[in-house]
Amino acid sequence: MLVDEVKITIKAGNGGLGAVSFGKGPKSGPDGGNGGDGGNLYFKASSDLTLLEQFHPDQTVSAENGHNGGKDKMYGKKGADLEILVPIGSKVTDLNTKVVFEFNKAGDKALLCRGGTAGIGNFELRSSKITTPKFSTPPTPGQTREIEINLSFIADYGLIGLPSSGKSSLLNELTNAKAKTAEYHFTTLSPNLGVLPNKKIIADIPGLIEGASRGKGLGIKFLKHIQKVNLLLHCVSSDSTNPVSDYEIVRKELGKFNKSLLNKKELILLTKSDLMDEKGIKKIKSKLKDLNQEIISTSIHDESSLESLLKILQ
Ligand SMILES: Nc1nc2c(ncn2[C@@H]2O[C@H](COP(=O)(O)OP(=O)(O)OP(=O)(O)O)[C@@H](O)[C@H]2O)c(=O)[nH]1
Ligand SMILES: [Mg+2]
Repeated sequence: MLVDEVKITIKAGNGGLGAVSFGKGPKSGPDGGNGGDGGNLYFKASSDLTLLEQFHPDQTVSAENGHNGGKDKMYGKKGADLEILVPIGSKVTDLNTKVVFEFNKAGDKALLCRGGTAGIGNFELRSSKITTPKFSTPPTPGQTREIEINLSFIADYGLIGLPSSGKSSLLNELTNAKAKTAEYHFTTLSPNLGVLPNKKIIADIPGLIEGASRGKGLGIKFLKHIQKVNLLLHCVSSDSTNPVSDYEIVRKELGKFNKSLLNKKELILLTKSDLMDEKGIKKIKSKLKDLNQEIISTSIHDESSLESLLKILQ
């Protein structure tokens, strides 16, 4: 189980001041406009696992304050709402009230701090009793919470492989994830999570290249997310010029992070098999066979290959 935690303060925007103002002419009365309400602060779950890294301990994150009202009945603008993305599996605890908010699937959203109410300007406060109010009502402050965010999840499967080997494409096909995919390297810059129909979790670990353990590219720090997986899904692209070397580069970096990763059960996915004819696939498989790992070919354009893989991931 991986646990990351951080303590921060969150705050909704304060309400803006209502204006106290009077028109210029002898007959003109109060014309102070209302302030704007403060922005609300929401939390929303996303499949990006590294989002907690955006916070620094003891930091305060605030939504925008409402703007003040003005003369000539000018209303203040509402403060903008703030939506903070946190990784799926995050649990937010209010350290004072002990109220807990959980974010278990992508898109889960909750209002954590309500924006303050705006002050009313003296124009709207006119009444039959007080025709020329010389005051406005005070705005209220935005809600504040001191919180602890805990991220804990257990990835059941880890997708690894060189850049562009088709990891994120497979994640999207097998799970509810919507990771970005593209033909260039390092499309994915931080690990993505996907949840299988059977609720098991796959983590897509990007950035493994030769020298990653020496800090090249994205480094190997993301491997901490798959230390406890039951099975590594090692993607090797079938259009590679040297699939065996692709495989070995990644294994070397795994071992440098932690030797125990090398003892994990592993399945080689010979990806993009639609780009190769059967003879070509056989040839690559026979080259990879010496590695003594189980190999299956997959393609995002071949439904039956995805179904076979899903069966293995039961
Ligand atoms: N023809 C074919 N193309 C594929 C297949 N899987 C992925 N691709 C393409 O290969 C390219 C790389 O795929 P990604 O899923 O982004 O690869 P990745 O391993 O996540 O790459 P990084 O995020 O850069 O590490 C994209 O242009 C995909 O459309 C497949 O089964 N067949
Ligand atoms: Mg990717």
